[in-house]
This record gives sequence, C-alpha cells and structure tokens, in this order.
Amino acid sequence: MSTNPAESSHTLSELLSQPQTWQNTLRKFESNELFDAILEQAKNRKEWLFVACGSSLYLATAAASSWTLMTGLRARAIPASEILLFPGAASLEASNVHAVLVSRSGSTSETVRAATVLSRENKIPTLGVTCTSPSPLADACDLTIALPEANEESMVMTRSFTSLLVLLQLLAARGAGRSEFPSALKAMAEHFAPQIHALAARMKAFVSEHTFADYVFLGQGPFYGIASEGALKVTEMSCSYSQVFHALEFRHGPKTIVGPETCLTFFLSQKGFEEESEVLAEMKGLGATTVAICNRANDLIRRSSDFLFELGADVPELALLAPFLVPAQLLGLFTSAKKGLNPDSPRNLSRVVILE
Ligand code: F1P
Repeated sequence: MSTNPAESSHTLSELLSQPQTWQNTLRKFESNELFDAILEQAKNRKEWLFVACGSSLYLATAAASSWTLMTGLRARAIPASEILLFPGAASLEASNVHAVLVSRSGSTSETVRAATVLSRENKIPTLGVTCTSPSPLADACDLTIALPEANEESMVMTRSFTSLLVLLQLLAARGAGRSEFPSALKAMAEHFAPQIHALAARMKAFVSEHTFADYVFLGQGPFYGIASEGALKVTEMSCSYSQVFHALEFRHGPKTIVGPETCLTFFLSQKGFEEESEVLAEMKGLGATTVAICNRANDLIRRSSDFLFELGADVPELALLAPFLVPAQLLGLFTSAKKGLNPDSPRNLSRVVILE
C-alpha cells in the first residue's frame, strides 16, 4: 500500500486495531462482577432506555435493537437532547425504565445533563458507558462501565464505537443467559482479524476508481444503527453528503436519486436476506454503484455489487454488527484522503460538544 495522509493517520491505525480491541474487551469482561451488579440494579425493570449523542447515539440504536432481540425486553435509543427538551415525548415510566447513557468522552454536556435529569428528577437507575475514567458522566450515573482500552486519538469514533457495542451485547447476553454468545463474538473477531488489511487495500482501490456525489447507507433491524453510523462516518471524515434508510424503505421515494454517482451501501441482514438482496439488484438495475456487506453472498449479490465484503463466519446474526461497520469506516477514511482532507481532524468538528 503506497503512503498517503490517510495511511499515517491515527484513524487508520486505530480502525485496523479493532479485532484485537474486541478480543481484549471480551477477555476483560469474561466474568465481571460489575455486570452482575448492573443486572441486579435492573432486575425489576421492563424497559431499557439508551441515551446518547452523535456516533454514540447510533451505537445506542444498534445496542437497543440487540437488547430486545437478545432479551425480549423493550429497548429504545433516543438523543440526550430529547430527554432535555421533550421529556414528555420520551414517555418515561420511571418505575419500569433502566437508563443507559453512552459517551466515549464521558463529558458531552447533553448526555451528562440527561443522566442528571433521569437519575435525580425521575428516580430512574442510570448506567454510564464510556471510554474515559474518571468522567462527569460517571459522577452523574449510579453505576458506570469504563473501557479506556478502546479509547482513541482520532476525532471520530471507530474502535470505541464497535468495542462499546460488543461490550453492551455481552451484557445483554449475560442478562438473557445466552452463554454461547461471548464465544461467538470471540470466533467473529478471530475470523475477521486476518481479513482487515486486505479489506482496507480493496476499499482504497475502490475509492480511487470511483467519485460519488451522494452516499446512501441501507440497513434493517439491528443493522439500521450500523447504517446510521456508516453515513455519519462518511460525512464526518470526508465532508460528503450521505443519508440512511431502512433498505426496503428506499423504494418508497428516495430511489429517485439513484445514478452511477450514487454510492449505495447495503448492510445485508440474514433475517431479511432475500428481500434486501432484491432491493440491491433493483437499484443496480437502475444504474447505482453498489457496496454489499454480508456474511455469505449468493450469485444475485455477486452480480449486483461493485464492491462486495463477505465475512463468512459461522456466528449468529448479532455478532455481525461490529465487523460489518468496518468497510463503511474505510470508505469514509479513503474518501477523506482522496479529497485531500485529514481524517484525523475533520472540518468544523470538535472531539466533545461542551455547552455553556
Ligand atoms: C459524541 C460526539 C461524537 C462526534 C463528535 C462530537 O461524543 O457527538 O460522536 O463524532 O466527536 O461528539 P461522546 O459523547 O461519545 O464523547
């Protein structure tokens, strides 16, 4: 791989360190008393409310969907600003809710204030999830899990996002008695580790061969949070215009924008494999340039994708969320470099949003 600004960046080295960071996270939380304390704190609670901002909100969205699919309990993700500005709309049944506040920095003002509102004003038990310790978030929450090993120099979240997601999936699996899930995550990380460098080289070549006006990310179920983060990564790192939709929703209007300069990235679930692959083929037929991310492809997907990433791991669907995000992170990074931008310091962006 020849050298360019992206390749000497913190963002790329931290991005490529993800499989190792996931393995370290799994080892650290293999048997953890804090998990038991959290599940004890939440035992009579019927709903999990995930609260965050920015990338952490999309992490919370994927975590909430994983939570419901794994535990059967109601779970949802909402922006911290909604707790502060429209608490009524959040319909917080205090007696039923357990709140999880996610923030890489642990300092984002909206998230810290939301923790205080939920804990003090609504008497809702709060769990902070962060990569920074100590932090104002930990001061505002009843319990806090910190994962400093996943923290990063890069301005945008990469390994912190996927590692905190893996951590929250581990906690859900513990709560649901899914004892097989930690080893499935371990198998996924071991399977993906030898693939990540070749994937980066292929994505760099793909970006050098294509120039796009629009980026669209498509996912269903737990992959919608991943698609949302994919869109944010391309916007944050390369100052490009990107959107996110549920894959089958794309037919209901947005497909008007399809053309060769529209890059459509599909995060193909196992559950909706047939239906989502049909949308991929239909959009390819309309002339879109397509990126397909899946566990195992079929001929239709191979024929309908300009860039294909197949993980090929024998793991349950929820273990696919973290590795599926990596191609989108790389798309953002190499597009940033192609535009002569520095992925380590995106325009107009601060690492933490602190409000007066
Ligand atoms: C949240 C966040 C980041 C975003 C930018 C500003 O930070 O919105 O997701 O990329 O850096 O802050 P945090 O609450 O997760 O620290």
